[in-house]
Amino acid sequence: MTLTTRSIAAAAIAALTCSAPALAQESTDPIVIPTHNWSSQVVMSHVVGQIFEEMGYTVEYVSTDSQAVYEAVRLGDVTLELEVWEGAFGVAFSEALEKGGIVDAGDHNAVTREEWWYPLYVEEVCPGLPDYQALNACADKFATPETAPKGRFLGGPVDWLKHDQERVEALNMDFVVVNAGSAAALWAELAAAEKEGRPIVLFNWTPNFIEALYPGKFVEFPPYEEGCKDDPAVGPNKEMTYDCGNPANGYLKKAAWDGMEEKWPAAYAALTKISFTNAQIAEMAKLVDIDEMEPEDAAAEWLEANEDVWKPWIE
Ligand code: TMO
Repeated sequence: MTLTTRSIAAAAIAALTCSAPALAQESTDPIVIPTHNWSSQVVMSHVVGQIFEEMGYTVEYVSTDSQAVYEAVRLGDVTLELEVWEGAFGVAFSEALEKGGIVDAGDHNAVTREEWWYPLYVEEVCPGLPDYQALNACADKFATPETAPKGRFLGGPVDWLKHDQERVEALNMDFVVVNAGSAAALWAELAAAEKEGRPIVLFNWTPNFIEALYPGKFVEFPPYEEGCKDDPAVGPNKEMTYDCGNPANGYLKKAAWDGMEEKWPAAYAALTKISFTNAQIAEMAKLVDIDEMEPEDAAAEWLEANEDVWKPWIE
């Protein structure tokens, strides 16, 4: 960054915060935003990054493992995290909170679910769905040469740490868990199965672009309860953990390095106000996964179409 852009940035921030002492506190170091391996998170990261740039900050993006990121935020190696999904990252986030160095920067106005999911036509071959026991009763319908006679469950990339194998064992299900290498691989397999009308059960979540494209349902496992992941006594199997589904009404939070507020006060203030809805998050994913835009272009388009949503966050 040149000196001129630096002073423009400082002036922009001064105008925003309206006070000289606040100006002195704002660092010109880049705000580092981690990106992961699903589209809404990448687009949202660019949306927020571009908002920060509009405020005069410099922003850097770094592709980061979605579990390891909580340690990276805690240490200040990255500045924040924009999509803390309760189902996949609740445990890592809580552990990091306990260690210190990371703060809860508030919730999005969104309800999330991450779960085994099937396209609606599967109900024709598996009566009793979406109950997991009904799914298990027709496990062989999902068999492939590599899993037969058991059914194949297509899980997400391993860093989402869904513990599907543990769940299959704890609930005594006739399924083999196969992890997809990427989110794109999940959608490619879903598209191929749908074209042939072939049964498939795979990991999916909401908000996502999928609901706009394919009718389908989440499988209903024994409901999530606090303790199910680490206390065998919780859940129907008294000897094993992970004998439950993911939270059906999960949170979606933002998190920040605890030094962010002091180093970039106006950006931190904006971060605490930023809140996206299910529909907005699904739209961000759609711009990439259906419209095939690059994440930074998708973010720019989203910002242009939604000024009334985000401008108040930086006023
Ligand atoms: C973390 N994810 C939204 C992919 O389930």
